[in-house]
Amino acid sequence: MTDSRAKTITSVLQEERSFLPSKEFQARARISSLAQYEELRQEASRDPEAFWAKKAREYLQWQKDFTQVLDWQEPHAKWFGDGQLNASVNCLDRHVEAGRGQKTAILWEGEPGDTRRITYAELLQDVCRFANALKELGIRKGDRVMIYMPMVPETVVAMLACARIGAPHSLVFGGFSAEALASRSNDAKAKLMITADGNYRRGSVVPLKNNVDEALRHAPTIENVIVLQRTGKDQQGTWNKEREHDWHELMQKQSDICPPEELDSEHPLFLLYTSGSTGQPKGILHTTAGYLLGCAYTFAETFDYRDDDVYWCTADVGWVTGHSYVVYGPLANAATVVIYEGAPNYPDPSRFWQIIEKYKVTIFYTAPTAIRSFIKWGDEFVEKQDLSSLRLLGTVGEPINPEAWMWYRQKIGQDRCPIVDTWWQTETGCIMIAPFPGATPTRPGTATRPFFGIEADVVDHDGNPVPDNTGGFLVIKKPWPSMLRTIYGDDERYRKQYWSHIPGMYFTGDGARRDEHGNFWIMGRIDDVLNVSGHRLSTMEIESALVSHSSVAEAAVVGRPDAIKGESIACFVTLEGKTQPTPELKTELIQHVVRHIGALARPDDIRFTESLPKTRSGKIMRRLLRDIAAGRQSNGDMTTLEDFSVLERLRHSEEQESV
Ligand code: 7RM
Repeated sequence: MTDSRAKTITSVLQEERSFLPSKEFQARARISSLAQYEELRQEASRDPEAFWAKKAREYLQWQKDFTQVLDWQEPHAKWFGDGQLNASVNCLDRHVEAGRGQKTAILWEGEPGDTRRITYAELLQDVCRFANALKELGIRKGDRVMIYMPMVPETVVAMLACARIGAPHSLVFGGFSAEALASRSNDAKAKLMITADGNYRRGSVVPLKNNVDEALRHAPTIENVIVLQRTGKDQQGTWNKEREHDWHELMQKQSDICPPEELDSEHPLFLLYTSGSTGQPKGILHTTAGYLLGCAYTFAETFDYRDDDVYWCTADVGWVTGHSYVVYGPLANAATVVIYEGAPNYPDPSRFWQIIEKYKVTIFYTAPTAIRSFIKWGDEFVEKQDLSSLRLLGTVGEPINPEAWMWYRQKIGQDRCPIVDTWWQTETGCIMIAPFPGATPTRPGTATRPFFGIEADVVDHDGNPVPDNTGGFLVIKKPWPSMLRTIYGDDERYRKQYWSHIPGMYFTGDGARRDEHGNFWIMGRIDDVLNVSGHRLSTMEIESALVSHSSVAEAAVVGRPDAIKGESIACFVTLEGKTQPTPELKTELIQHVVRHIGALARPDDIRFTESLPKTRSGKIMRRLLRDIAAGRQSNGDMTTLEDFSVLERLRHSEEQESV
């Protein structure tokens, strides 16, 4: 754990402010007292399997009921193994059958201001038609489908259509480059790519199709492409008519009836690539029943969901938060979901608050980095808008600093709305640590306590629990339904990454402390994973991108504390032979990383240096580099540093290379 994090945590731990839900909120809450919370918590921990089985029947509709609950052959779990169900039926058909077909499923706001309101009945129809289109293109149960799409309702249609026919989807966020898209498609051995011509962002058109064209030159397993014309700016001139199909043309000829596949509980629902501590992204595999149960149940309880809520999660569907809390969790509960295509500050920084006012949003879920940006842009953009519809706020993606938490509570929540700070990961599938808003006292900066049935702990290297208020590794000690099942195509890496650090426990990769009230304070990653604006990025991945440039000999990438983004990307680079450090080369290297990974990995700082600080065994000493990047004096152990003069030269590197 880095020194800087330890410091932040000490200040966080002195946080004594504690907030109880208002009487008004509590009176209507699903879980409305600590006593009720405690009763459920005990029920879940006494007999987790019985508890999950009960919830699985309460929250999901089964085509075939299960008789087995958990089959645990560490580290492989099978939940509800002999049951059968379909995720799209759970998100659509059952609501329509229950007479809720006219309820709004999606309130969509495009960036230029175009809007659509889609009911559950309409969404089901579209999903059936699109599922039939997938079948027409030869997609069968088990085939993988890439989805590289903007924030439009069709993305949800594509996901649920895949789920309907049992074809696991794999979404790639639009901010990833062609190369990143191709490598994910190749790893997944996907047969089909679904994309759009482009989308709107800050008034301009982001050309997604161009990236797909480039990716397809290196993605030989893709047989067909479906293109949604979102902007109409792409004239189809460059389309390869043999394998590229227009979304609307395909849809027109399909029947709107598509019987759902009856899928085993453990049938793969999706793959989602995420960065780990090595260069190659991991395809996190989630299966149908356990994942859907986790999303549906945590959505209902953590957001204290009620039928008349208007719910808005600002995450892009290309991230796990979008999967679980834009699509599967809310739709499984028949919720009304707001989806917005564009940026928070376009045409001006009041856009989010205008949307809340316009749609009378009651539950709002966003990331700390967004909150910090709003603070920077100024309160006047908030104060103009009527936010009285809001009743609950949530955050996710990174630790929230107490200042941002207090601003969120006061300015957005107007001291009325509880805040749920939700800790979880792509791997956990759904929320693991979070308050129950009608019961749990909240404090700025802590996600509070584990969800029902989740056995989280903070332990040392040997797996022994550490005393209160002592830093350690955040682990999960019992399997849970929505846990990842493996890393696609690399089960060995799955074992190594998550189950080998501390035998018998799921290793989260996060550091944490637990206070005397049982609250968990997440300190951040303890591995080489950065959290930049709530996005996970591997330092190794950025390093490999840098060294693939012919001028670069060696590269080390570290996180630097950033007031808005949480962390920014600082790169230390040594050059080949006689290559001279120039501002042009710096720009070129930045572009090089963007091309290899995507705009989200754009380095904030590149420093040229003659050598990197290494231990005698040749390991790069990132701790020292982090201190240098942050402009801090190093006070840690330097006795293993091979060459002390390297440090001095590095400290001055900033002045030197701003040639
Ligand atoms: C949902 C998501 C996971 C990593 C995780 C943490 C960090 C997420 C919080 C948080 C402190 C939170 N999935 N993280 N939520 N840290 N408080 N409430 O973000 O796979 O993309 O990232 O994000 O480090 O390990 S993710």
